[in-house]
Amino acid sequence: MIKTSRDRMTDAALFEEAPDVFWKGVAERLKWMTLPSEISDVSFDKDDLHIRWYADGTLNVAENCVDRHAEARPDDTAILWIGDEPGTSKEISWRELHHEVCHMANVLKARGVGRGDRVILYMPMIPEAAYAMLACARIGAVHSVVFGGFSPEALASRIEDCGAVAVITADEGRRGGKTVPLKANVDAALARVSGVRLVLTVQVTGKDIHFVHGRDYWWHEAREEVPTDCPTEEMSAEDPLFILYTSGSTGKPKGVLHTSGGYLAWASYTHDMIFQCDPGDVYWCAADVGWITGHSYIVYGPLANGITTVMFEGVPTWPDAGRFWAEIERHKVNVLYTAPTAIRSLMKDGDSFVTKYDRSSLKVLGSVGEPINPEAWRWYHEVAGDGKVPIVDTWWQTETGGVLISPIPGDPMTKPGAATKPMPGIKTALLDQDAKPIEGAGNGSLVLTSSWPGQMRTVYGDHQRFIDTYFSAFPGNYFTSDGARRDEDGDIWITGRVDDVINVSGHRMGTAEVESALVAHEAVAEAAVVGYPHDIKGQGIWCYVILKAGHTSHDSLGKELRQQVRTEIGPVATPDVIQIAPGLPKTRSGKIMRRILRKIAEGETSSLGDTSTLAEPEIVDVLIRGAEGER
Ligand code: 6R9
Repeated sequence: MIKTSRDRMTDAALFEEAPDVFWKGVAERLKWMTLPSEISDVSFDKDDLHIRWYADGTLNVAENCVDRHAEARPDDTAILWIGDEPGTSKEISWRELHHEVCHMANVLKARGVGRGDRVILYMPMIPEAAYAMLACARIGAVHSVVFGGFSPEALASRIEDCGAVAVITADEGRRGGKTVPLKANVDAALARVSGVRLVLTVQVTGKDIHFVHGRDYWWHEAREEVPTDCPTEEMSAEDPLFILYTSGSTGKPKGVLHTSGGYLAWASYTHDMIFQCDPGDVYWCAADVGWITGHSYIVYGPLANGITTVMFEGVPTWPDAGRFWAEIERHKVNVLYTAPTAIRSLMKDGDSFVTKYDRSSLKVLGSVGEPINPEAWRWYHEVAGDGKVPIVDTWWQTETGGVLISPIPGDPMTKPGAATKPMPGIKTALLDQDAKPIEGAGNGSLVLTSSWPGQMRTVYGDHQRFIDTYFSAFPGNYFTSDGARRDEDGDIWITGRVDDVINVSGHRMGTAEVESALVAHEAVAEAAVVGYPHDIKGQGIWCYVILKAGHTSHDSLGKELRQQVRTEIGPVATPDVIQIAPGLPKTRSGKIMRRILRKIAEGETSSLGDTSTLAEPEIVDVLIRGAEGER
């Protein structure tokens, strides 16, 4: 039986009184091969930065997420897969999950993949994606899942950065009635980088694909050749579990590294506390495994807790806006966890798509990925949840491994849009520009003043970047790059990123990444990208583009530039507005004044602030007029 811990006040009090006892309890949710005697060894001092949790403990993450439940309840459902095509679904029992994970692990081992090797997963939302993650965990390999919506270029740079030896993919992915050429993209990526010795392909659509002899294998064939049983590797709590690339303020995505013991303990603890599921419940996180939400709350958290987790191959709006609610009725889903962008896109199609289905099974509705606007929160609560179901607005990041600030079911629900209170064990502060803590109500930069087990340990291959990015702005603290407000009751409201990261449909994107994709086009001299409010996506991508001398704007240029970004990054980064401009507002020292570009894109031109330091103030009016034409 998994230990549960769902009383926030009791846990918070325990943490205050005896933090080590609290953290020991969090660790004891897991099955250890050697129970850790050490709790943590942490310093946020940038000259001596280190973060270690439960370091003398050993365990295997796959044993925790699979074997212990396969022994206790082999016939219960571990994964409920819901296919893109309405009406298709498959239940995978814990026994089957064990069987498949062992097979996949043995296929990897048979081809020389082992402890510490990096394996890229570029997969659709099929159960094999979970098998692959858990197979890596079983043999001590480190997975790095790359979202299936990323381009071959983006895939290649991740393969190269982590030095992957194997790629697991599918012939094609299916999503919203369309297909995605995953294996062809892998081939294109592998034409650019070396080091990959194995490509394992899952057959999904049956599309003809190209195979390289001696490197490429079908999963369904390879699995027939290996034994069913695969022992688990004994891993240290601090051994890496996975790398996940995420955007920051520079052009190059960071490989966020998470380790085994602390990450899993935190994913398990928060999943239990926030969603409060019992065995037999059906829990549905509608994210993609390519994002951290899919890692912690589709795969690791719920499976560690022995909870039936839904894997959904499709999209919320196909074939129509009733898709979520139809599946909730069909499978008696108890928890739905999705992003505000999905909620907003469903809202606009009207309530009848929701109300015609029976949603009485729902116990908790969760939100993640971006600030939820009060209007969407109310609709989620009142329409989707019939005014009865609690909403948990969970704030966290790829870097934090699991949720850090959130309400839990049972909390009074009076504040649409507030992430409310830190989880037990989490110490936050709001700092002003001089790094002084803001006491009581006020606005500031959100930092964590102490560590928690699910915290990232480093940027893969670039520890200095880890230190510079997170521990330099406010020495002695982890800086989230989010701003936040604390109200009179002490509740926290996340106000959004304060760096050059935008949040498009819940997807994190560095404006610098989009800029470098644009300037890769032969006609572009310079580009500046900002986010602007977008009804559905939360933020849209507005690009100011300066052409090289001798190039003029023409009808298809916008299309070409959009395509350019899709090729370099992927469809998730497709620009919404491309404004061809004669120049950019720059300071005399040549710094682009992004604040002004943001205001222009937002249409807030009456409050541009001081423009007197600009090298060419006249450019502002030209940009404002140009922007009106785009809106
Ligand atoms: C889990 C995830 C992290 C950034 C984060 C913040 C924003 C996430 C939020 C939220 C307001 C919430 N964010 N959850 N903002 N309220 N409930 O999304 O990770 O992709 O790394 O994005 O997303 O700005 O800094 P990731």
